[in-house]
Amino acid sequence: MSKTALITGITGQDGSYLAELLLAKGYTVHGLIRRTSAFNTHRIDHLYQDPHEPDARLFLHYGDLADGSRITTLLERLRPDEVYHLAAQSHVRVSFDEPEFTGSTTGLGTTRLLEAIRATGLPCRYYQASSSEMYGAAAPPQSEDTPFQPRSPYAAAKLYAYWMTRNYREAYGIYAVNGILFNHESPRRGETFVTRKIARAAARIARGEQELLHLGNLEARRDWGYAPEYVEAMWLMLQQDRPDDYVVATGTSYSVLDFLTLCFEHAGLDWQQHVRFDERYLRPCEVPDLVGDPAKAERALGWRPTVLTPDLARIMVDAELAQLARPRTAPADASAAVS
Ligand code: NDP
Ligand code: GDR
Repeated sequence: MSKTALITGITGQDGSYLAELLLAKGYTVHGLIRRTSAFNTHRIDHLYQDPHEPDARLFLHYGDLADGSRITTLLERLRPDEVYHLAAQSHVRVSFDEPEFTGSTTGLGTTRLLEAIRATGLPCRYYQASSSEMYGAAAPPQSEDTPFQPRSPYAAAKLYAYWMTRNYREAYGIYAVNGILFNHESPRRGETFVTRKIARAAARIARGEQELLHLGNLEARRDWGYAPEYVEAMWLMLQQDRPDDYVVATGTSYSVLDFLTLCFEHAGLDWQQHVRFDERYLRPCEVPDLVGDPAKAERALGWRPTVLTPDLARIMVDAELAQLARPRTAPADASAAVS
């Protein structure tokens, strides 16, 4: 019997790659999507299947993390074997502007989902999208044993969700895991995260479609990996004998300035001629240096990253250049797949 998975956040970067992976493994995939005034399924439109077809395996359902009763009734109806909880207000800078909303979505949204699993009594396995941001000010390298020092409303909300996941595992015996993922990027990354913003600008400036790029802190250091490889780790975590928590990272560290230099050089540009500082992109509190120690994931899951930051920069700039070279046509959308 093929397995059934529910993905929250299926329209996001990770949700789209995870849906691809699970469909390729023969799963039936259900995705939770928010009702928005315009359709925003562009990352999963290529996976679209007419739900009326007998062999359809991708289904979308309206729902919001704010709505616990909807989550409960949906779980009861779908009875998934695996739940991947990826939905969140995921932007750190935005969380300083919207701390209450971020707490409600990113923090309490997790409790609503865990409580729905407990209340329905489903024997499903649960993946929590925890984050390296939870380490905040802790000195690198960070591992599963490093004490957390969150530095943003986003990180505090994720930390609450992390502990709720552990609590539901310990209190109710639910197979619930935390994947503590360090930054992972791709051509599908949201346009306002720094890697995509830089890669996109490098390509657009190289093609004469943009003049300047405005950025904030160039000194912050991150451990940037490749998103398609990280969703594989999520899946592996739910296939183990016992639930546990794992750091997923490359173990390497680059600054924002390094990433900027890699992208602009790849596009044949000198960044100093095109980049300007804008304090709007500074955070009230910065996370200076994140470098993950993925030893446990390598040992227990057999997971190993192959795409490191310099390759990632090239992949992302090349994707932007290819996108600019393509004729602009309206893509098919997956709107008809929503129940
Ligand atoms: P994205 O921001 O690309 O996607 C977030 C998803 O959450 C979108 O599908 C979004 O829907 C959905 N969402 C937001 N709010 C709600 C809500 N109230 N109800 C239902 N759905 C909602 O994030 P990523 O794919 O990059 O990340 C996936 C998860 O992993 C997030 O939880 C993130 O915090 C976490 N994470 C990410 C890391 C990374 O480097 N990418 C690292 C560590 C953790 P919509 O499309 O409608 O906005
Ligand atoms: P981050 O990613 O905060 O690590 O969270 P982001 O790309 O937003 O910032 C990385 C670093 O770049 C600096 N920076 C800028 N950032 C943005 N967005 N825009 C700018 O113009 C800019 N200039 C400099 C930031 O100050 C920061 O130091 C991401 C998200 O995906 C989270 O959901 C996830 O949990 C963590 O990664 C791990």
